[in-house]
Amino acid sequence: MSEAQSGLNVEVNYEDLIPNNVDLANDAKLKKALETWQPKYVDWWKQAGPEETGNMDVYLRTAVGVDPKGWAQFGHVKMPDYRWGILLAPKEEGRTIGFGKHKGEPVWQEVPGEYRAMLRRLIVIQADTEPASVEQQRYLSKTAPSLYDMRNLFQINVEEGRHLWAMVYLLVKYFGRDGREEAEALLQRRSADEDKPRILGAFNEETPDWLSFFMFTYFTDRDGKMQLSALAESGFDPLSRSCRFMLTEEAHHMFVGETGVGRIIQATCDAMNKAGISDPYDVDAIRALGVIDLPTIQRKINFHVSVTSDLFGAEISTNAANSFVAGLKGRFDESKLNDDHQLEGATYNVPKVENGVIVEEAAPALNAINARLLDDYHVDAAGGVKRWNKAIEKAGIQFELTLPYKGFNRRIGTFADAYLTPDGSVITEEQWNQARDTWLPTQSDSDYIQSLMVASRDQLQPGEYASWIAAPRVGINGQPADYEYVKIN
Ligand code: BYC
Repeated sequence: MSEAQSGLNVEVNYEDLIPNNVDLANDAKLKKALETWQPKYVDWWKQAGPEETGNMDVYLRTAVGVDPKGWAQFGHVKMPDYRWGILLAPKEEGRTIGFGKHKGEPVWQEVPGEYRAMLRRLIVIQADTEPASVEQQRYLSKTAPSLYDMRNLFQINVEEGRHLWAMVYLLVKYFGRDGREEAEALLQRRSADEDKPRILGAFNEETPDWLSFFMFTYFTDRDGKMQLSALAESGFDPLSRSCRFMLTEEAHHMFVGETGVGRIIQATCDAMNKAGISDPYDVDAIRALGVIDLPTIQRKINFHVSVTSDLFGAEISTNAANSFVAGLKGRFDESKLNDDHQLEGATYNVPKVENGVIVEEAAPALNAINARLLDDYHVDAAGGVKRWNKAIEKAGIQFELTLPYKGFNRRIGTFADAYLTPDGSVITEEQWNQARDTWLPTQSDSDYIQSLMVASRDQLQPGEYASWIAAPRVGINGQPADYEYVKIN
């Protein structure tokens, strides 16, 4: 019996074409299937991944083990040569299914036949978001505000690529021919493509500038955190172990988003103070300083939160109930919740619009799984906003950023047909049309942000930062802010 079969953790083997801790060397069929997919993946990376970057040496971390301490190794690498590996969190001996109708039974090591289609759909949707985000960010390096930021972008891109590998491993190993076909299709779809778009709405939006990138990594990667946490509870153990390891990488992506937005806010506050501008709404004067005004940052928050809230699906969903009952997808922190984890007869309050006001209605908790995850998401997303506000307050500027109400500007679910203000009051369509431009980014906001995105990639020097963003407080892996994070060559 190999170590992997016995449940012990196999060291990651970097001699192989595909680094892994799943004992690929002893599974000839799987190895062949993945080695057939690998060159197609590299072709996809070259076509749709970071543009014209093949010759750069990038200071990246590569996972070399799944041990909570020391799993990352840093060094300059060329991205097409990055070692995308298949890494699962260690197996927990004796793990049992934690929720749903199979609660207490041993977790599945193979796909339970009756749930095959449901499980495949969840894995495919999760997988599809990973390459989508890389495609969305393809052109950003041209306008990077610094080598440090460019490096962080590439780190996120290679790890999203690895997350695609993680899901493709599951599809190819456990779903036979269907799985191989899905793995091919994941390389065929493209973000915002008219004929073959990515599956979920937010992954077909543009990420045309760095403020959008930081908002995306703070708010949309956080949907990734919530969904991966729910899938990490899965009774299908290989999925759970894959997601648990992906979550360790996801934390850095949200860090990049939070500190990125924070540094933009810092540059704005510093420039306002230096110029003696105290009114945050004196937009023309603030923009003349080459920084992004706080009201525009608020409109960007409103946009990204609402598009991301749609990713949770409809608040009331039988799909979500079915995958919970089946034991495939749990709630956020399922194992820490103090209830029966079966929810028969339990209720959960879900809001809806009735006679021009929002009312809460007790719905069967099983049907309200998505509503609950969305609520957990909004609580989780509030932390960074609080820290951004602290920086604004410390700078002595009278302005407070807020998270919009969860029903604001929604396309999916209970609020899809309603018109709501960011603080959650119901209004008419006419009122919405009048006020929309004060709540959501306008063309002129986008044009202004775009005007700051200067294509200076080839001239960037270590330690240089664009006017609209402050230098980071700490570098990556203990390196200074003026370290040569990317060697452009
Ligand atoms: N856009 O019952 P419903 C990440 C579809 S992000 C388009 O309301 P359900 C990452 C839905 O597919 C995390 N379509 O919702 C972040 C269904 O279609 P079918 C990604 C949508 O099924 C940054 C129909 O509407 N992972 O990792 O309960 C960078 C009715 O669905 C949308 C996951 O999402 C939408 N926004 O829940 C990189 C986890 N919303 O099947 C990576 C896996 C819904 O009837 N996915 N629809 O044709 C899921 O758990 C669920 O599929 C969803 C939807 C939560 C997405």
